Amino acid sequence: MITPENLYSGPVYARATPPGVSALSMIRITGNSLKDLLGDSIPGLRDMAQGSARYRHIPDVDDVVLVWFAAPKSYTGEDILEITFHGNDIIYDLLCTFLEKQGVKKAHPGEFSYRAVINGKMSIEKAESINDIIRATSLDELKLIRSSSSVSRKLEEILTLARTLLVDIESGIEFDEDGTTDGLFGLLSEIDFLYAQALLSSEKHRVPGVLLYGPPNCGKSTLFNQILGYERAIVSDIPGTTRDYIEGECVYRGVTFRITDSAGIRMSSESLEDKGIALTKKLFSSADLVINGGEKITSPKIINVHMKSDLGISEDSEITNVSGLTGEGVSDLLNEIILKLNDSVHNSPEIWVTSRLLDDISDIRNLAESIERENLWEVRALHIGKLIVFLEGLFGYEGFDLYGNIFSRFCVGK
Ligand SMILES: Nc1nc2c(ncn2[C@@H]2O[C@H](COP(=O)(O)OP(=O)(O)O)[C@@H](O)[C@H]2O)c(=O)[nH]1
Ligand SMILES: [Mg+2]
Repeated sequence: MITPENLYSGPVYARATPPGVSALSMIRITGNSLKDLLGDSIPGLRDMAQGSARYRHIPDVDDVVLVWFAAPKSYTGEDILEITFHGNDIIYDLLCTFLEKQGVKKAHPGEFSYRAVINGKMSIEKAESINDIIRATSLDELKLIRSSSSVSRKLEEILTLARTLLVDIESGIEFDEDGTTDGLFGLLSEIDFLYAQALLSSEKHRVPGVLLYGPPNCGKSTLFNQILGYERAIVSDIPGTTRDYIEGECVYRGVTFRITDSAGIRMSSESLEDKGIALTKKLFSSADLVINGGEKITSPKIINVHMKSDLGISEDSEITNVSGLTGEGVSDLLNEIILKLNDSVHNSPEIWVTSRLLDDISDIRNLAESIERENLWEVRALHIGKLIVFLEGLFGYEGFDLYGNIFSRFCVGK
């Protein structure tokens, strides 16, 4: 985390791609005068023009592709050098050692965007929305973040309403009681609205859970692997082998969901399996959606399936035939999952609230409730003052001039 104590203005690097084996991987370096710093050790760097790319060899590291952005025309506003190398963590380690020897430090999370903000390349709001874009878990969420209006603008509106109201109360005699009541109502309803938006945003961001449910041996683990597309669960002929549960994350047609392979529901004297069964009941109630391979259960959150459909199918139109072994029916099942998950989250927020602000907004709502509970305007004014201080804290304002505000709202000549 970037803190005032560890602020560092020298050159830093960060891996821009995830670790592990891949075709290519990329490191970015940001800093001032990078050509002076690295020009001797990276052949050809000095001659690179703005936005150009070069295929080069860094001795004892790798054959790499360099991309050069000169300050101030870069993401951070400083010089940026991107180094694309073969996606191997050993090469990454070599590159880290190579850079650190030349005084380039590892960046803190968010440090590139932080530098972009302090160098005036983007607003803090924009930086946050980039962070949200990276973390979006569905196409829906992604579209929302890109199109929704700004939460800071809404907070600023609320701050203005609160200041106006405080001024109205403090200068009481000049204003009629009705106007002040309207102002209070306006402030409280804006806060309620923002709070509702924050809850909707966090609900949108939550990854829904899908549980595979049914008796041992019905084919859950096999289907689980088929859905995830790779082997993760233990698949076995002995009933009740999957004693614990196992989870995987799946992205299908722009929707992320978590899929859980449960221990099964067969009764057994074995205590370990009993534990598994108790756990399955818990998983069942907390799941957003249940894929049931056992006896048909009618419920909006259940998709009834007939497993092992390669051995024979169910004629029941309310039952989906699926085979984990051959994969037949799996895409139909996935489509059904997505349809049901989309149904259960139909409300979309108008304002995208980053999860960082959720706590702050619920504090604001608590303050609003204490304003609402009061009957005396004098006491209300105290709570409104607290709300203003809190909002100003969020924006990093200095204290505001109450008198200046009162008089600026008076007519000229009064
Ligand atoms: N023919 C057929 N056999 C399957 C299918 N799915 C699982 N099996 C077999 O049924 C047995 C139990 O499967 P498993 O996935 O472990 O079931 P679980 O106990 O519900 O997790 C294994 O021998 C699997 O090979 C399927 O779709 N078709
Ligand atoms: Mg299993």
